[in-house]
Amino acid sequence: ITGATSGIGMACARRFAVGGYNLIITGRSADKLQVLKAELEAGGVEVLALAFDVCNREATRDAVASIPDAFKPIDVLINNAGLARGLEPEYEGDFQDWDEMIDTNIKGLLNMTRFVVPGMVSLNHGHVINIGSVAGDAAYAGGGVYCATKAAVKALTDGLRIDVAHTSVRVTNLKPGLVETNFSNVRFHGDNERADNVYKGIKPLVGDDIADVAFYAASAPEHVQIAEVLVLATHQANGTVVHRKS
Ligand code: NDP
Ligand code: 8X3
Repeated sequence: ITGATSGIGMACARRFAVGGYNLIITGRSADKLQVLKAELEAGGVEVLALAFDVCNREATRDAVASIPDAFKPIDVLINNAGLARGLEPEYEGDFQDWDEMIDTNIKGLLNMTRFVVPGMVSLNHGHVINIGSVAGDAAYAGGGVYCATKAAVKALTDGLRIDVAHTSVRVTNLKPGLVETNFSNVRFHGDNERADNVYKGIKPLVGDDIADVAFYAASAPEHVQIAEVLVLATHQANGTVVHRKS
């Protein structure tokens, strides 16, 4: 699970641990990974914590290569690490924000795919769950670059599914809507008040809601491939229409 130090990734780690999976948890924050590792191990599963940045191709390659046999084969890869930065109009966007989103959400996901999936193909066994987004379905104001990265996740997921169709490897695009995590704090560079406003007047999803769906997809019978699933809060209709109580 990439990005297991927070939000959806952390919820997935907890859900899969309850389901009896041994886990490889990753993220950039080594300290947070160690705290989560201790918690999960107390529940009786084996946990390997690997701290690295998915944008760093060499570090990602070395981290995957360092996985001991006891944690192989990898049954499920949850490509979850990702982020949004900023909500400015495209013509005023911050270059660094753009690079961070593109490097993490597209190239980071590709790096993990490139280093993990060959093992799945050679064993004819595995499941890749990419965390896309409703944002990949259509653009919204100020979200052009983030939405483009999640549209890319859709294309990369579909492409991978085609490329492994001759194997038993399954590929899922799990597309959440509004999920209350650290996502908006990161998007607004620590402006917590602005982040809180994103979830005002609606009961948003929480990481556990998405983790339940990921676990369901991974637990489906081997001949069943959950190719794509959109999960929205009840009062969210799509990426732009949200009914809020005032
Ligand atoms: P959080 O900010 O709570 O968690 C993001 C996770 O990604 C953290 O664990 C972070 O760990 C990790 N991460 C970020 N950049 C990197 C990197 N370069 N290398 C390794 N790990 C990284 O957000 P969410 O849980 O909400 O987001 C998880 C995924 O869900 C993202 O892909 C996001 O786009 C997607 N999503 C979120 C929605 C929402 O409304 N929250 C809706 C739809 C999709 P660390 O900082 O330790 O590296
Ligand atoms: C995150 C959901 O609508 O904030 O992908 O872009 S949204």
